[in-house]
Amino acid sequence: PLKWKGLQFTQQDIDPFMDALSLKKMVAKAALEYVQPGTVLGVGTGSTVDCFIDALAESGIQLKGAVSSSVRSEKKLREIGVPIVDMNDVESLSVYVDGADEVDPVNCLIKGGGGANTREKIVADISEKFVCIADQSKLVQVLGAFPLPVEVLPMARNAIARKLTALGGHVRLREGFTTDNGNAILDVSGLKITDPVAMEKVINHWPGVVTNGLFAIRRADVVLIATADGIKTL
Ligand code: ABF
Repeated sequence: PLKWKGLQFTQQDIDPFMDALSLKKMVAKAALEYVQPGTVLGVGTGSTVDCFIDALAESGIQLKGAVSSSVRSEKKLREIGVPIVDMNDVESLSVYVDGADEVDPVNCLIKGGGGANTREKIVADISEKFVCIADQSKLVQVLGAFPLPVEVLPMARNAIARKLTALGGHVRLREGFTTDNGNAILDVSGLKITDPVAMEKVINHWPGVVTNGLFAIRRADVVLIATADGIKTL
């Protein structure tokens, strides 16, 4: 069995033919190493985070509570007995665990494929340590192959779409989707994001943009990547 920071993975965990779900389960389990019992934990959204919540339940770790970035994760956390804490009632979180859609070599991320990027950004901002969990398919040299999600107020949808097009992107409205905050998402493909900090700032300054899915200004502190050879830490 592979040992990594006190955790043990079975042979099945590191099978080279393992499927995406097994990789997500493996990285979810590895993230438990960062969870401090008795604290309020920041918990993100997505299928990798779903695996993390399952791993948390199996671990028996007792938390004081969790601040979550989505209604979906809140429901799942309640189901396993973790109290949901209003973010207004905490000053900071020592750890925030969340997934990503893309990860670059310096821990900048694209997030928001699930449409929760605004709440994720808020929770990441008050966290001392942002632990990003992902499988190897999320690693890229330059961000942008995954369409960048931009949450916009409904009235600004077309105005922002025109600005994003002028940046060189191909913009699509996420049809039939409303965020937990009642807004729309524009997905922008075709961007080669060589300076993620600059692009995050530019898009955020346009009136009508709530947030964009670039996590570069406040990027991940630790990225755990599940590979067929085990977990790698970036
Ligand atoms: C969230 O879930 C997101 O910001 C990202 O969009 C997504 C990743 O989902 P998955 O784990 O299902 O790939 O963390």
